[in-house]
Amino acid sequence: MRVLFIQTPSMEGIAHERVYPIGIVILAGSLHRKGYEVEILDMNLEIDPFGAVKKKLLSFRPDVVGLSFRNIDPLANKTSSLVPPFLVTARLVASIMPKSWLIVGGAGFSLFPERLMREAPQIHYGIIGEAETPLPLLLVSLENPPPIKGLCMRRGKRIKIVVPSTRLAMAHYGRPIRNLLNPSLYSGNNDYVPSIGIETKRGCPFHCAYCVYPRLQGRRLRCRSPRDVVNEMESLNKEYGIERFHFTDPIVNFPSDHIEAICREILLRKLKLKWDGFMREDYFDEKTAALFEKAGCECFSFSPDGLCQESLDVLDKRLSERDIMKAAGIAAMTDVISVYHFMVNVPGESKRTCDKGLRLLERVYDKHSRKKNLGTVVLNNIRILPGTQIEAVARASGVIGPETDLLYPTYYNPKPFDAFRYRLETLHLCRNVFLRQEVR
Ligand code: B12
Repeated sequence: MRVLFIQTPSMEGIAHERVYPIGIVILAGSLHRKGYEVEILDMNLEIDPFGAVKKKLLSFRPDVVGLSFRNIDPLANKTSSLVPPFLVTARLVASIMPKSWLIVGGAGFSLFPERLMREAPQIHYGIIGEAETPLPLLLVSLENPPPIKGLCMRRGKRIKIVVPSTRLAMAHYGRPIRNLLNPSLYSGNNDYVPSIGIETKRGCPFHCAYCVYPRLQGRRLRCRSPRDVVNEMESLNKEYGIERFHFTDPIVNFPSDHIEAICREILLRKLKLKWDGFMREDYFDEKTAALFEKAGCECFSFSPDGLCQESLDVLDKRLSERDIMKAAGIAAMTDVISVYHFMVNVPGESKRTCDKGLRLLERVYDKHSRKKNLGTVVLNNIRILPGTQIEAVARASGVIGPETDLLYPTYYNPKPFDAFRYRLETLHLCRNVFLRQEVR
């Protein structure tokens, strides 16, 4: 059986930062090991993405097409949507290969499964969440599948959904077979983020009010063996010359002993690799920061999100302003770049919280001013996603109503602080410019 995986457009254009589509490479690898004939097309690499789909369909003539829909929209306060190119891809596949089965998955699909199945009647099946176990089960039962974990199927006009799996044991993690999609195609393009992702674990036990990670991967932490993680990095380095990696975990420095073991393994093998990932401030201390730096960490990505204690509490971050400043102080003493992500105009924003937020941002800049090691500060409004605490707050307070279509970009940004972001951005840009130009 021939299976073609297609990564549908994840960003607005070819020039954007590229992300190697690790999800479909893992799935293609597991099917390849079972004897399926598999190919992969990433539309994000193509100047003419729809033309490339047509060409690949006609040359490979797949029995099954698996569409991976990763990003619903580009976030970052943008109002453009990636739903239209996804829907058009589904239509194109169905019209060129009307006899092929069309199956959909990916993070974007998993957030709006029923809605997307209705928008695209061409889709035969969807799989919510991780698909290593469900997909092979579906492929051997396409005519009449049993209730496979995460399966979305049509029953007349209804869409039937089976509860997804968040249980894949990492001892059975099927490493992506990278030669199914050459990682070198992703080299030399990105300025900010390493294009090659490595999973060290799945799952997130935290409760951040806006976040869908626990829904996508479950709350239970499932860690890969540190040796297996480093084996993967080492072989990518040897085979493809890859030197920079992004750890895709929701939080890379929790549990601490796991990432520490990975670092020690990197050091033991004397690998000269660079990596980054998202870190929580309350698990970040002098000792781990020094170990991370020694083991090749090139960027501490922090996402404290709240700019003051009230905001941290409303976002259910379970962090304090003190945690943020302490971590900033430690990070600022290293030679590693730090990046901070904050959310602006969160529920409960007031003149007082805005002032506190401006002051906190100043203090973060102050910490980094000596070594000039602050990469950037990212300031966003919250994208309201279904099933989150923020959705409930937004509904209860009338920020969104029954008619609001969350499938398309919807941000939590009510008046009167809807322009607060620009004040913060002015401060951020000003401090950045003055820091780099060495003007006081
Ligand atoms: C790591 C990560 C990043 C890293 C990627 C670095 C790298 N080199 O890989 C960085 C920080 C760069 C990043 C950037 C962005 N990201 Co991001 N990212 C993630 C994160 C945390 C993990 C993704 C991952 O690799 N998972 C591991 C792989 C193995 O899982 P997977 O791809 O989901 O695949 C599994 C299943 O989905 C399924 N599956 C996948 N495809 C298919 C296809 C079929 C047919 C089937 C059956 C199943 C299936 O099976 C796979 C194996 O189990 C997710 C959140 C999450 N926990 O999922 C957000 C997430 C995917 N990102 C998201 C977004 C929006 C973005 C950005 C647009 C944000 C921005 N403005 O910068 C950019 C887009 C970048 C791009 N070019 O695509 C959103 C997408 C949903 C949404 N809200 O639209 C998520 C869910 C986070 C969120 N905020 O909600 N991201």
